[in-house]
Amino acid sequence: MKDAAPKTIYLKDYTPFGYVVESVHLTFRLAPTSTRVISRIAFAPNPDATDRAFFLHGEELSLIWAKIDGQDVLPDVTDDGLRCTVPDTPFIWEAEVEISPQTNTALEGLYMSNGMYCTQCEAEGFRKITYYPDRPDVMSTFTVRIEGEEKVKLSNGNPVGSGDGWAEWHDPWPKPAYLFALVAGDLVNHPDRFTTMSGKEVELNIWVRPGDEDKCAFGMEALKKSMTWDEEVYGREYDLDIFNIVAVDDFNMGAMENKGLNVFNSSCVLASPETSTDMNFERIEAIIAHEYFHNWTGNRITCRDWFQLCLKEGLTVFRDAQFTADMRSEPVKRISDVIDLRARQFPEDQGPLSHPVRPESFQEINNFYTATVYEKGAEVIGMLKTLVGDDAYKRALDLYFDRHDGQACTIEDWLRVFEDATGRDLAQFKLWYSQSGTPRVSVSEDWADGVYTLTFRQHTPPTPGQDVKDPKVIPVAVGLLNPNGDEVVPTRVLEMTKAEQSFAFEGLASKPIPSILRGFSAPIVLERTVSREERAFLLAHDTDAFNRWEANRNLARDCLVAMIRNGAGPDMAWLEGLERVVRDDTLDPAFRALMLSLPTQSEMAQVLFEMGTTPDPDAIWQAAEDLRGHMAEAWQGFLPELRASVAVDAPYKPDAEQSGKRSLGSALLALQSRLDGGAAAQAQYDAADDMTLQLSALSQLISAGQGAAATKAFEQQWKHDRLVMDKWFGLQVGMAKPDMAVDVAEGLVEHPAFDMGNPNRFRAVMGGFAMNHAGFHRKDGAGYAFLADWLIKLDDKNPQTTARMCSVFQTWKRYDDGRQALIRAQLERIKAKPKLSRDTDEMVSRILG
Ligand code: 0A1
Ligand code: ZN
Repeated sequence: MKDAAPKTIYLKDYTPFGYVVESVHLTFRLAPTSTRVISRIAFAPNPDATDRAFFLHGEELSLIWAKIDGQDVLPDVTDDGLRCTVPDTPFIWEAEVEISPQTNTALEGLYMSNGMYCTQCEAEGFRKITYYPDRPDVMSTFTVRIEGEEKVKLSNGNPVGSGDGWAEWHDPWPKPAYLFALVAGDLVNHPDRFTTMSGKEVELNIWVRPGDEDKCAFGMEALKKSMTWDEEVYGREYDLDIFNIVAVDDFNMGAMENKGLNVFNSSCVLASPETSTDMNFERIEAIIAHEYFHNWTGNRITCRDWFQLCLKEGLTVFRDAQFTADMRSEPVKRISDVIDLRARQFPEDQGPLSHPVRPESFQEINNFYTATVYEKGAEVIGMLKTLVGDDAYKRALDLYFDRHDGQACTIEDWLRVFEDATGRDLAQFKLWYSQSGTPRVSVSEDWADGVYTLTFRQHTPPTPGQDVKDPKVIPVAVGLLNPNGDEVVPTRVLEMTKAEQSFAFEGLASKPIPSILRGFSAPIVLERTVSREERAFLLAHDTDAFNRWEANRNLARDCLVAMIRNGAGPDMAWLEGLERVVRDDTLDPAFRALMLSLPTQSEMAQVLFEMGTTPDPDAIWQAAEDLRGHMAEAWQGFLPELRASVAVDAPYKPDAEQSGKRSLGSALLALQSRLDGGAAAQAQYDAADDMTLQLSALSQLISAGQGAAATKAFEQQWKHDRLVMDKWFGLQVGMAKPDMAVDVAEGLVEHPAFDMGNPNRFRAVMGGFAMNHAGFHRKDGAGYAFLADWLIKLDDKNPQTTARMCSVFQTWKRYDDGRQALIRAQLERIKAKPKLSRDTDEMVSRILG
């Protein structure tokens, strides 16, 4: 079915399914290469539909038999499903199919990971389990019987019975098939309990492979915090007697919100101080929250069709970001999210893969689990909240849960609750869902007679399929400072709705210094020529933490651009301003660490490209190296002392306070290592008893060219731990000198522990390599060829992970003609592979344009 001519699906073609499903009963007889799935499904004609064609999705299934109301039937079976003549009254469909979990390397449907059975059904994986209307608007209750010798057998909902070799589960909440899950294996659990706000007792479990029990405590605490937070902030209570989380080693994504049975990539749930970094802990807390929050935003209220994916994902990302901000630091979370948005979403939205937050067509829906749908989708909700205000946001959300509980909804439904709760017309706002591309907003200022005027102009460049854009509603948060650095106009949200618009501030004694787009109030590019002095002023005085960081970021970008383009030396005035911030111990160390992080090389490539300079990856790498060298030299007098002052002298905790200190310490160590040949890093490596310190030391040793011994020692120490070894693989290729990166990557794929079938390991090496900007973009194209070789190899086994990884080529048009030709040749080579998957085919075709 995948090598047939690609078929495009359109949002405008939506029609409801001709039947409703009243109940589903499934029996699984588990066997690695011959699992039997027996289904009994009650169908009835759907009064809201006109088309009564009876088509059930099904892929890679062997149909054994099928019956309608107890009578054998012979359906017309094709590669993608079956058709059958059915009664025009309610009827019972029964079928038995055989599937082979053991040989399912795509990790979609029912598959095996380390001897354990597990499922992944979003978006369209259920059709690899049995024949079914596999679409999110078909919702039903499920009863599941699992037969097998595995000690633990789990499915959605509540357990209703078990005995020798079998277990039965019933999920009372109607759900689409993509939320179905089954897990069976010899697992052990980390149990706990939670009492909900109405006093209901819930049993909680994290299920893991034996040996991983000691890595569950943090995830469990995160789960309980998430449950409490959703009750307190959104009034949402958990709705089953039990909530299970399972850790799986082979998983294409981070985690999955199956009703009552979340399945997690083990890297997103297992944690211990010895094996996980502070960043891992923070990410685990956020992902546990994200999947848990889906119970309401995704499961109780789901999507009508996959075009509405942002309905659940944008909202759930927004909610998990609020949660992290509440648990940790709001400005630090915001700055980190904007760094991430610019690193992942902006390139997508400004390149050949650009698509609206709600796409209008796709070939393979798996290719649309993107930064645009997730992260820009969350930004759109943030803007909506900014525009309507906190109280109205709360009222709208209450109405959303009230009105749509149990339904499969659309973005129209979502916006209507805001319109009804506020009386506002959101027609123009809706453009954020339909128009792709990153708006660019330029600003000019005017000062006369005590009136300060800001004039904004918005423009969104053309994107694939969308040449002309209408002006959008853009909330621009602005504050004004006077020349002494006092805030004279506190943050105010200017609502831009036209292509060009002015806003006046009256009654000011002197010309103010504006702080524009505070908190990054909209996902746009602000184009404004600002003097170095003004940026330095904001770096020193802005009361908005985000814009203070932003001023610094812009100074860093400008400095690097001047070094790259004109061979200039570093901007010493900026470094002095930055030094004051970095040494200011009244500021949060995590914030100071963010101030020290330089723009990535890929970000600089984009900056140069936008300025009309073709980026040279080697020159960008060299400039970043030089700048770090200058910083180290200029600051050598205080680096060791400052680093000592933020050293944590207490038992390890992954909380915001300690991790902020370690993060600043690590940024300082990176500079120190440029002066001492790696001595301080070696000392930290030798003394480290947590992974954060150990890994940051190893990384500095490698970049100082002193990493050989520590790299070996690390491998010896951790070869038994697959998640730690992923870090080991990724770090070596990520930190390699550009001219060595291809060789390092070629060496790593020969390592006995390299396993292309495991997505985490594949991503560690290939993703780490692509992150090595100058190494990947080696002038002779060896990096492109290496990656293409591996994408071609993986495509037969795992199309989803292959297709996602293709996006490392999405920025190819930034580079010189030589590199473009080399990349094009590799993309065409991938495209020409026999039996290329639909997933990869769509990605490569779109990137080629
Ligand atoms: N809904 C999940 C993400 C997810 C999507 C697709 C998957 O398989 C193709 C797996 C997980 C989430 O947002 O966490
Ligand atoms: Zn999600």
